[in-house]
Amino acid sequence: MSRITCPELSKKTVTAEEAARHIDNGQRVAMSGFTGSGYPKAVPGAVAARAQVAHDRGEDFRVELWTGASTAPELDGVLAEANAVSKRLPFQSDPAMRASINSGDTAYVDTHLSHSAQQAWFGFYGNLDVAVVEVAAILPNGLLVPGSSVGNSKTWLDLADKVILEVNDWHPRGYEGFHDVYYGTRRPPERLPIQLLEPMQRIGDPYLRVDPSKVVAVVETNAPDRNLPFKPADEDSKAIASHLVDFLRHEIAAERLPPELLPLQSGVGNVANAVMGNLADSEFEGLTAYTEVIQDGMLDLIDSGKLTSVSATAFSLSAERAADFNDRIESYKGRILLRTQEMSNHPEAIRRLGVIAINGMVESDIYGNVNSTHVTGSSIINGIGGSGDFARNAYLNFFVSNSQAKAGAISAIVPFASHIDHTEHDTQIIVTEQGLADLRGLPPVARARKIIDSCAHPDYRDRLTDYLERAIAANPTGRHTPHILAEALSWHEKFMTTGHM
Ligand code: 0RQ
Repeated sequence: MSRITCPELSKKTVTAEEAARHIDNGQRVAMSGFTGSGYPKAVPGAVAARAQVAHDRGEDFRVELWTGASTAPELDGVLAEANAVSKRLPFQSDPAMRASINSGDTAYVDTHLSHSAQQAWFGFYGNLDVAVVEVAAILPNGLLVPGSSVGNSKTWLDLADKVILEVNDWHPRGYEGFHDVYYGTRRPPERLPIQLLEPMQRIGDPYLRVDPSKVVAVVETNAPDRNLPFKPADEDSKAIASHLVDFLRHEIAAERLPPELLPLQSGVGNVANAVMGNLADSEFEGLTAYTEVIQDGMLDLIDSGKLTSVSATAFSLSAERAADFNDRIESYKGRILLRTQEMSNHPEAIRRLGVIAINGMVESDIYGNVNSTHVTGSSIINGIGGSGDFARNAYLNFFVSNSQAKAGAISAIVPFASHIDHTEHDTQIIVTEQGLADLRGLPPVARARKIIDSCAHPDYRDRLTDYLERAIAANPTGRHTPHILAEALSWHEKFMTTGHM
């Protein structure tokens, strides 16, 4: 049976190529999608083809592209390869888009994910011309059933002048009832408190709304989400997970955490996924999660019975796990809720619930300033994503990484971070396979000693201590956060010239 049961919208069904004709050079185009799920699969390719034809004729064709978060080769990839994106926000992780940003061809506004919808509402990014939103079904009354992500879809549907819908029947029809779309958003000074008192509380509607008169095209697809495999947990990520779990036990013993912990948030990446896998083997019971992304590790935790419920905005699964989830979707109903990213990442909710935030990092400096986004200060990897939304407002925040990258050529603990996403005022606990540094309540020099002794790889530890001691000696009137400025970034410079820190 067709997934488009609204007569008024069904009449608008066209091919992706016809739909793409509604998107023109210079426009602002917002698409659904969050960490490789729920993004439109067909229209972006047709837009890229239009751009290619225009470029071959010597004409301009570039759009501003907004999404929920990262998407996939069929969206970010094709548009970047066609050089069709002038500006991108708020988050990406696609190799072709990353190259386009790092070469200076595409401007990138790397934004906290909870900020993107409200800043669009405030008008900070300009008028939105077209929204392209993937859904699982259109109901007879025109309401939309989202699929594997909600992200910013609600905001894009509300703000855009024109709407293109993609209805993808790869998403199980059983997704109906998995979503909570908050419609109480207002602009200051009319804002009201968000009445979310526990992770699974419903505060919105199960459906997305769209003004049918704005819908210019509906496209039918049947295509899977991106679904990338995760690296199997190696010895290092198991060691990181085990330090973290020991610390949680210690906090329960000290009565700073209840036995069922507080709601968990786990970021993107292999290490964060491995930590969730390790919790599945632990003694903890009755866990909950208030997070943005559900990776394989979190579904394993649900299956093990340890995790009772998860509030998020999207899935980010391996292909096998996605197929399994789609087959058994009914068994997860009532235990998973997908919200708008404005709510999954809302500072007010995160602080009230007391979330335990676990996010990956590229590097930390000796004082605990954390870089989540850049290599050697200049080249973006992905973006800050939700790590700032969660870390800043969490009850406890962890930043996790191997102590070295690129087979030991790079130390993840450096004298000075080459880019700072999370300042030393925000970061609480740093974990590597070497150990865990609990920085809560410590002043800078004590933080530095703890990070060096607990987290740095032994190959780099003595040089870090030597830097710290010389920095203290060199700054008789600057002993609060001592640095030797001419040397602070010399490790990165050395890596760039010799290939080794
Ligand atoms: O590159 O695969 O080419 O070797 O970075 O590193 O160790 O596999 O770690 O997959 O956990 O990702 C910070 C990128 C970590 C991720 C980051 C290289 C390393 C490898 C990946 P290769 P690992 P992970 C909520 C939270 C920001 C967004 C966020 C991230 C690659 O966690 O994007 O937290 N975070 N969102 O070799 C140079 C270093 C390096 C380095 C690692 N010091 N220098 N390269 N790498 N350390 C979710 C969302 O917001 C959507």
